[in-house]
Amino acid sequence: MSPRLIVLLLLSALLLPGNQATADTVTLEPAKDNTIFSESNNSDGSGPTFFSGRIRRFNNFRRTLIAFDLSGSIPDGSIVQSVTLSIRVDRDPSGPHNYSLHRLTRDWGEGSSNSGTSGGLGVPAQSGADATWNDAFFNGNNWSSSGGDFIQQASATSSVSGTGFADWSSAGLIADVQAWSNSQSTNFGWILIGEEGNSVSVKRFNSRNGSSANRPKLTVTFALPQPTNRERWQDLYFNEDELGMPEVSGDDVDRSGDGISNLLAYAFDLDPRLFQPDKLPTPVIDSNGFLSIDFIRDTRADDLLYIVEISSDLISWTELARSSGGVIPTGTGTISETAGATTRTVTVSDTVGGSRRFIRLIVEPL
Ligand SMILES: [Ca+2]
Ligand SMILES: [Ca+2]
Repeated sequence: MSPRLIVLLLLSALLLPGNQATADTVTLEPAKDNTIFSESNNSDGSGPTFFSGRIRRFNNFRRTLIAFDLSGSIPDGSIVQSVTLSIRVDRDPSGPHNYSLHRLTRDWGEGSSNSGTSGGLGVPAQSGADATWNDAFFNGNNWSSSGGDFIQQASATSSVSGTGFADWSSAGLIADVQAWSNSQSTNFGWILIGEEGNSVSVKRFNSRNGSSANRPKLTVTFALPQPTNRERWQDLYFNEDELGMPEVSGDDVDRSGDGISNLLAYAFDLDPRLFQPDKLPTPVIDSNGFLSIDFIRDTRADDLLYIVEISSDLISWTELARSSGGVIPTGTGTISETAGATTRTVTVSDTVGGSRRFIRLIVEPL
């Protein structure tokens, strides 16, 4: 055995199924945030702060719209494990109040409107760009319901008091981010709604348009998609360029010229780049005088079907054994297996015998 092959076998052992799924964490700043004002067509798309809650004057409300771009940050097929949205309270004139995040169901805008640092009344919205209380995009692209289109059930609620970062973290936020990760086109972010009952609840928060340290942060931890067994094997022997070239990494290709195609090399847990004619399935006459075949079966190849067939005329074939999805082969033949770490050397023998007998192994994807 060459040193190279030993190294590859060690690699293979390290990648055995049952390893912990790899987790990764990303922290994102908003792609957009904005305030909508219940008493006006004002907005605050580019201001350094946003507002949410009930104000004292006229019993009016502010709500915050906030969205994050997940594309390119969370690979397809990932499982979202935890989500925390942190938003910094910049000014708190109202004391402890609950603030809830609801998933928005319609796209909306962040334009150039900017009411400055203390502008709690907003400024006129930028046409076609800013969201307002009545419009997802001012003017004329209305929300279905004034104040924003969102899921009534909150995804997360936190009691917020005092200045500094406040956190929201819940199963609802995990579900939202998972859904957006699965389908980017449904990601319109959240609306942050403070208590809108009788008491004043308004707070001023730092937006994405202010200083970096104070911007909202969305932290998502997710488990990366696990490679299939075929992908695990392919990654061992082909680089990224080769994986995109069917003439190199395709199932039927035999670049090493030993008669073992890539699919068979996977089935037998071999290096497809090496010339290994000695690894071909071997027909023999067994001690009972029956025709038999030895071959290697990779128990991890849960996407393959192995079938051994016997014939007396090369026309009519009878199945002796089959293994589907990595299970122990069964059938009418005499079947035995010699265990290796992840492979089995399978011996299947005919039980009929005769002067002219042919045996074959078929391997095909499930
Ligand atoms: Ca903004
Ligand atoms: Ca080959």
